[in-house]
Amino acid sequence: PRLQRLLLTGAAGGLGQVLRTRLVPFAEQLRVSDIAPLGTARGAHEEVVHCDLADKSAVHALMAGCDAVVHLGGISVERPFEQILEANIKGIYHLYEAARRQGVGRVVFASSNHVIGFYKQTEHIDATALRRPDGYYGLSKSFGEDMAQFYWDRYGIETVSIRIGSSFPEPANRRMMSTWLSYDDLTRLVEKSLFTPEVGHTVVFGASANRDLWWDNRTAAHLGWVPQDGSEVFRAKVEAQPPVAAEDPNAIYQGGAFTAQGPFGD
Ligand code: NAI
Ligand code: 15L
Repeated sequence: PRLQRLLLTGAAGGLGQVLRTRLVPFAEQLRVSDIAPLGTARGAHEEVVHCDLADKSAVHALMAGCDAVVHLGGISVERPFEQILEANIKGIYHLYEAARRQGVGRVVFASSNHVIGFYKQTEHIDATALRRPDGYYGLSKSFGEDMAQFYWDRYGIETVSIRIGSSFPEPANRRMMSTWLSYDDLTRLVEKSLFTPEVGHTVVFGASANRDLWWDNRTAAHLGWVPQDGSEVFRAKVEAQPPVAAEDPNAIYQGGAFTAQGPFGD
């Protein structure tokens, strides 16, 4: 283990359940947190803390004694603004302010491809491209990246913002042939994000070595992350699905169907 205490937020979620196991070798103590049930601690190496990210004092207590945090917690799909505001926008503020107060020096932030979701699938971009969030969810991740940059510039707290594509066991549709990130590549990217010295605020696209990538990670080369997996092995299975209409947002935009969600109304 190279850290004393590592915090994992969103530990009850899809990726949280994966990383709850895979982060164990990286720290003496893994503190796992979520608003949802987490069960009991899985051993002496683990601490379980239930916490609502919208609760400022609870987040400050959550971060005490941690060297670093892998921040997955929050709403992970498009939802009405008020819900996103609590979990993601207030949540990321609470997290960084707690990092400053509690002396937590490194954040790995689960950003999303939905910060750039309105680029077309025919466009190729790198992390210097203007963000084009595709909804309130994408806006909250964009705000999170700005928060990360500010806390680096102002307070020297380092962050790697991982713009995760689609991290699931397999790509579920044609769009995900480009955006898929394997759990193994995710784990290696989180490891690089935790342990690479001097990352400042680095933005990296989280996609495996897929054939038809839209994203260029040249500005994150210092992480030394080279994805090992690729979606090609799933191509036949995915292409057995019915074709997607040319006017379907899933066939046009990098953010796919997220670009067409809402409006929600009241
Ligand atoms: P998920 O929705 O399965 O997990 C998110 C977790 O955050 C849940 O367990 C939920 O209970 C927790 N949470 C929600 N509101 C909370 C609050 N107010 N306080 C504390 N915890 C709260 O999502 P998943 O797929 O595991 O994603 C993890 C992170 O990675 C999320 O931040 C998501 O936005 C991001 N991401 C994931 C992608 C993917 O392909 N799985 C793609 C891009 C980004
Ligand atoms: C995300 O940001 C979501 O959290 C995830 O559930 C997927 O929808 C993913 O993006 C995607 O774009 O496939």
